[in-house]
Amino acid sequence: MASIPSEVIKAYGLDLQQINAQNFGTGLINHTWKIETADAAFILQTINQHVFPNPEAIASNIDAVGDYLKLHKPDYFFVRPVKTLEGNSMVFIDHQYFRMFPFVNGSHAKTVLANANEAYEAAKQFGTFTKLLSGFDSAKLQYTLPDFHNLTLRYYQFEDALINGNQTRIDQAQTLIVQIKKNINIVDTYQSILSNPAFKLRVTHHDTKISNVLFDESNSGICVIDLDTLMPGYFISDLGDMMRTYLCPVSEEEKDFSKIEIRPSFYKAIIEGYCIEMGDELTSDEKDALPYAGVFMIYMQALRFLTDFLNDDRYYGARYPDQNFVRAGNQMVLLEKLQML
Ligand code: GN1
Ligand code: MG
Repeated sequence: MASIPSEVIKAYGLDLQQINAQNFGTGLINHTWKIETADAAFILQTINQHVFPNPEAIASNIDAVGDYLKLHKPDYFFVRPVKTLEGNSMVFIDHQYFRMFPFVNGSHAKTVLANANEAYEAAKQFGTFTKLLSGFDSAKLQYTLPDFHNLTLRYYQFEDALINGNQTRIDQAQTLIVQIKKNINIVDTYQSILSNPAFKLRVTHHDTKISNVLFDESNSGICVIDLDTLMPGYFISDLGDMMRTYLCPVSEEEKDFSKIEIRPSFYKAIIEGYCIEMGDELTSDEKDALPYAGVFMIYMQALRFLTDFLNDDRYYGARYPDQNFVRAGNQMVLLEKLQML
């Protein structure tokens, strides 16, 4: 277990000898612990500065949105970072940023969905979040990851990897490369969205996987968590990543592609849960793009995995040599299945 510097604990007025700390969750990008004292529980997290070069931007976004919700939507349950004794939202020690959140009692997070109702609950939570913030000017948010869901740029990065990447890997990935190129119309659609004023930039979560929703004991959604990628964005990012990660019974890690399928009842549940909140917010052009959302996100993820594979895994890393190649192939099969729906 990575160790927690005692100064971090001290900054929050706690004593390392008096707490119980355990690794928590499955996140790869940030390290997370659950901290228990005699009478309270917290989540402590580092921020990966390789991925997020500007942790101050994350803290500033959470503060801005938290202040707005407190003032305008006081009934919404929003998990804010605990302040240090000095009143800061983060601690910087040993070249590393740490932040702490209260642990939400009675809550649990899921790593996989057991049924379509959980997809509905999660989609409703992400929809609620964006809807409650419709009066908040998203331009006030800082871009914690510039161009994160810029599909055009992701495509350019892929083309660049075809020229400058690892030639052995480029040869190995020929079939996938051809398949990716064949689907370039998905980038064209994205471009047309960018130039269409009916598509609004909203407060967007940008990481709507199921483990970023807290559920209560009866499996109702409580709230969304992990606001590191909170930025202005289009609804297709949030809706699309739910489709990408909830529709299929197996994950992006699955090597047996014959297990990849789309569950129509989950598709319906995601749209219903999201639209019960966002239905009145979306313009008619945006509603027409509901099915595009999943296509957009799955294609972008395939591009990102494949590009990283061609670039020797420098962004995601890899637990085994072909991991990003497998994940790219997995996502292209998922895309095909969704396009056939
Ligand atoms: C990364 O590590 P995780 O699962 O939170 C990535 C997402 C990708 C995902 C794919 C900041 O998220 O965009 O969809 O991997 N996050 C970042 O596995 O790049
Ligand atoms: Mg995340």
